[in-house]
Amino acid sequence: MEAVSGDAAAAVADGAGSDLAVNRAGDAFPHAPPVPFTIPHRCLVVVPTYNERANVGPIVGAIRRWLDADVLIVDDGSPDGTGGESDRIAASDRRVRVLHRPAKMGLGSAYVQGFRVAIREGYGRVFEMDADFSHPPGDLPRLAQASLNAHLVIGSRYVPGGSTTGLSLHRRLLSRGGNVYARMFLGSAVRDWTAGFRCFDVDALSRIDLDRVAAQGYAFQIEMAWRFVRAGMRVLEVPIQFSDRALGDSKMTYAIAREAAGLVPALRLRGRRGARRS
Ligand SMILES: Nc1nc2c(ncn2[C@@H]2O[C@H](COP(=O)(O)OP(=O)(O)OP(=O)(O)O)[C@@H](O)[C@H]2O)c(=O)[nH]1
Ligand SMILES: [Mg+2]
Repeated sequence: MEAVSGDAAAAVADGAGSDLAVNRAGDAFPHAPPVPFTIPHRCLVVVPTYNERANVGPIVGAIRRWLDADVLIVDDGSPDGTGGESDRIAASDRRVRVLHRPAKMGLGSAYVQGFRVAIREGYGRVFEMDADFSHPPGDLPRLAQASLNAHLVIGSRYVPGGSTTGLSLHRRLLSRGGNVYARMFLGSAVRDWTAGFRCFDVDALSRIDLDRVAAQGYAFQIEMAWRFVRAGMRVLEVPIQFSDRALGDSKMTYAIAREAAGLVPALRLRGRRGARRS
């Protein structure tokens, strides 16, 4: 059902990937450092994609330029050919691979599959990142550095220094409103509950029961952060400047907002029951 490509191409393509990364990221990010930022842990950046053909090459190039990391693209059979484009990138960079899933199965399950790869293969840190450049690749080093003192680092729009640009009023209200709503039920341990730019300590992540995480969109981000908070793990937020996607279409739907709206009170209730039991 699923196939991982990239490894097989590694032997042929060893060395060619760096050129790809430099050229593509160099165009989009002239200020990228001469060598990628390194931490004393193996890093995996998981990039879920659905119809991101124009973005996938540049984002992977930028990631590889900024951070010493492997990249796992999780593509859900994108009709626009993102999967094929991803395979081409993987064929020329042995540190990039692609997990092909047959159909759109949701952001949460894409990340959970990526997390399982990170756990199975002994990575030290795993990152979540959108393909659409809303999350600045130049902030990957700050997330990685902060992860040395945290179990979960969130690239946050809603801590001092964080911001959003280019979002329509409607999207701003949805994002702000969603976070105020989450805070009402779950508290302020986290300011940006729905953020999708994150770095997890894989050891900490392996202690979370991923089988029980069923949420997909914003709800997935809220649930993961809540599980870390509830487990008494250290969650840090670093400010990021989030910008609206320049290319491709949003996958945001009202169903995603509704899912999150329903899950938040349920998480709170589950938390209470858990507290009564302990
Ligand atoms: N594999 C996979 N990726 C998905 C799915 N839904 C969304 N994505 C990807 O997840 C990331 C976030 O999706 P976006 O469409 O940017 O959603 P968003 O950031 O909430 O919406 P915008 O702010 O409008 O961009 C992007 O890289 C998408 O391509 C899915 O069902 N499966
Ligand atoms: Mg987006």
